[in-house]
Amino acid sequence: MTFDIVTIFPAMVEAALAVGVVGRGIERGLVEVAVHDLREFTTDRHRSVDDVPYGGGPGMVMKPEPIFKALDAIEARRGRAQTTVLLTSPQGARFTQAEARRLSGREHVVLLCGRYEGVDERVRSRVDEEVSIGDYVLSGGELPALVVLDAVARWVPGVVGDEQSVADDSFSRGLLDYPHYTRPAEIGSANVPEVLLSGNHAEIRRWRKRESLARTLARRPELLETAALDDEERRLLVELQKGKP
Ligand code: JD8
Repeated sequence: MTFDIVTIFPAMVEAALAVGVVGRGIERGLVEVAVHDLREFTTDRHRSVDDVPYGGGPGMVMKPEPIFKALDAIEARRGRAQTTVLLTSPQGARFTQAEARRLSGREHVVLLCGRYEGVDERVRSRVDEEVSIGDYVLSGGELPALVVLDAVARWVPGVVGDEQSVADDSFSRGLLDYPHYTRPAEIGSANVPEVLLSGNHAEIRRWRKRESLARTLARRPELLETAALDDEERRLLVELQKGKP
């Protein structure tokens, strides 16, 4: 799978791509990412990527021509690949785990990162999808683009070592994760739950399901409306809702 990221801060994006699960996926050739400096697609002496807003008001707006030139160059280079152009913006539809999975089926995704007050509205004629990562104000589209890339790349086969764990991750299943412990078994008076030391794998699985459900019920009850629960999970949930341990 191939990503092209268009930004005025290529160093910020490149730094994030050098490390971690996605960094390794790139090293191993499972994911290809090209970062494009938008200023390389300007033609004026000052390499301007922004200009004053028509109609007046505060702030600056991203000029359309450098973005069009960048998209033309990317589309020419990638040829016939099925391309999806994504714009990250506060006005976008909420980006979810389901969306990440869906996008991982595309050959080629272009991520456009805005800054300032955002992009000239005419840029949207070249955009297939506009997404927002959440209801808080960021200074630009680079962090959202990195969030989208990370969440999508995890679905590319081989990027996460264990395939099953991607599908088991909390928002794939629609439940929050269960508590994790590692050595030592005792630290001060804080002990690891006995069941995890028991070696009884059926009991451990059941305990983890119950903990996942209890946490989801306490912290994100709305997730339970759409979570795909198996028979055992439905029984455990009913018990928890009755206020049992
Ligand atoms: C792209 C410019 C900053 C936005 C004036 C603050 C996404 N969930 C999200 N929050 N913020 C963004 C985001 C913010 C951006 C740009 C994405 C480009 N800004 C602007 C409008 C108001 N400043 C985002 N995805």
